[in-house]
Amino acid sequence: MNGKIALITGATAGIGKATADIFASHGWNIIITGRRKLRLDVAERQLKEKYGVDVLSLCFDVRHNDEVKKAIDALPEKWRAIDVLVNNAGLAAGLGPIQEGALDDWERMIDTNVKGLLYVSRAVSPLLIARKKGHIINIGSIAGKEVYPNGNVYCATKHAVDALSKGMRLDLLQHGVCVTQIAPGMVETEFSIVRFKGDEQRAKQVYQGMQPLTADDIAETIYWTATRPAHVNINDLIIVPAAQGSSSHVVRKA
Ligand code: NDP
Ligand code: 8X3
Repeated sequence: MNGKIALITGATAGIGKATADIFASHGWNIIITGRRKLRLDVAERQLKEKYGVDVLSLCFDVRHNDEVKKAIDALPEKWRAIDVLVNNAGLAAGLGPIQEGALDDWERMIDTNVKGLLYVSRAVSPLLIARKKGHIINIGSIAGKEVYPNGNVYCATKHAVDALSKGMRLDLLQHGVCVTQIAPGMVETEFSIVRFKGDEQRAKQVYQGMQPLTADDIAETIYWTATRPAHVNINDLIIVPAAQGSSSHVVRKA
């Protein structure tokens, strides 16, 4: 154990789950969050058993500031010394033209990807500032760097994460807190299953004929970013599969 603490939002699946695993494997104590309590309980037990680290799981919905604030304010003293916050919880809901957009989907994405990230950052950043050090790693997307057909609102939320990462970096600089954005391309997780509301066949087609990134690919990069020497900060990284040239340009084998 190295005594350091990483808080990872959205650690019940995909990139967040893999990130919790890699930090724990290097002896970090971990705070994992998500809405699915059962998954959190299982992950907490497994990480403790596998790596012998301390794990605290917090079940809350990042869309509700009262839940976020209550969970962070109630952190036991020893868990307040957070070194790294990974703002990972997020999702896409639907894929279609703006004129046919479902308002529920739009609100879900804006509330989770933008407001949720803000609520968590607002609650946690004073803890980092108090210790005059720390690192916030925001998981953006290639969709925050460019826009693809039918991606409208999801892309807008990730462009917001791009802007917020830059803004947070400026505001937190004088307090010794670093900010990194990691912007992945296609990663095969539960992301497309969530986007297509449980339609696993449609989700599979997204990655057909090409090799997507894995959650571990991104988790390794997050961990590397978090463990550079103290005088180094990685501002921004775009990571894509070798077969992906842009959001809408993917080479597929027949
Ligand atoms: P997954 O669907 O596999 O995981 C998403 C995680 O976010 C889950 O742990 C989920 O937990 C959590 N989450 C979602 N909504 C909420 C909420 N309202 N409150 C709390 N937690 C929530 O997707 P990924 O791992 O792929 O996605 C992780 C991040 O990476 C997202 O921000 C996504 O936009 C981004 N990303 C993903 C890419 C991809 O191709 N997969 C590419 C670029 C970026 P629970 O359901 O238990 O709440
Ligand atoms: C997820 C990747 O290309 O679906 O952020 O926007 S993409």
